[in-house]
Amino acid sequence: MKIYINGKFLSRKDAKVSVFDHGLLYGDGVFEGIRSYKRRVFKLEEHMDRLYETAHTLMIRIPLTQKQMMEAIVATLKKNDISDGYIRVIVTRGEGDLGLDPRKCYGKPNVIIITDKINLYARELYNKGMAIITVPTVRNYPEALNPRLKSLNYLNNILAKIEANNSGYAEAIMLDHQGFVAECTGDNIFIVKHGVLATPSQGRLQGITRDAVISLAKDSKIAAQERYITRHEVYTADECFLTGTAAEIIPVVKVDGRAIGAGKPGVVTLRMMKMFHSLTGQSGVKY
Ligand code: PXG
Repeated sequence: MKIYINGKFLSRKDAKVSVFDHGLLYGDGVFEGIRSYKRRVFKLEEHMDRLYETAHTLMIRIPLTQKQMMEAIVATLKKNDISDGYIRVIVTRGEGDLGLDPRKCYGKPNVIIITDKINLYARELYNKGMAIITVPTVRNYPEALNPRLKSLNYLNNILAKIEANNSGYAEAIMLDHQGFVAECTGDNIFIVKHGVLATPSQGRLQGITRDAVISLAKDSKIAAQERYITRHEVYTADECFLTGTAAEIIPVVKVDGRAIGAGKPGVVTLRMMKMFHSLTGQSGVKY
């Protein structure tokens, strides 16, 4: 395995950054998780936009243009001969002195690209659907740390994941600070009621899979709403599913002990999964 660090390809053993990197010291950095299918990087431009927008807000100046970053990603995939894989892009604020002040950094963000074969969730989960719960940890208050920032500070999600794990679940719904459904720890959430899709408008990451699902729905004349959603609406939905780069589209059949619809993956969910799979194999930056 060859890992890209600041323009060089290093072996896993040699791919290291300083213990004074503020990415490690403070979670001060940005990242993306991207997938490639059949030697095409899915939604690469969208992932780049999100990465650079997060960096802009955090005032981290990425030392590559978006085009150069895309070229570096493709070069890393080629170097590792990966046709279907997962790409992790990380940009830290870089090395600095102790002290959280970003001015203590030396102005050299570290750019890291790791490519690997993807670890898929068990096939059975996609066929049968998963059971999830709502956890007590609420999603970050947007004016404290906006959930739209895909930063290296994932403790809000990790705390929620620990609560899910402690209760024997793999994924969990997080509510926003007002008590509305926000998203899951590493996935966005959709419900379907009377053939209409709905997904939270606020308090969540602007998921790229989420946006792809909304546009696929619109293309096939399925209404898709972005709005406030309560837990009651989730419990009484006909269908529910999660979206994310790693999970793709995964059906949810039980939430907080309540069966969703018929308690098995629904027709709209299955249709969206099918459309999504044909999209992933056909579109994206070729390499
Ligand atoms: N919400 C959150 C909080 C996420 O982290 C998504 C939604 C889905 O977004 P995309 O753009 O992927 O459709 C994510 C992304 C992991 C892991 O190891 C998961 C994500 C990111 C990084 C790691 O489970 N999910």
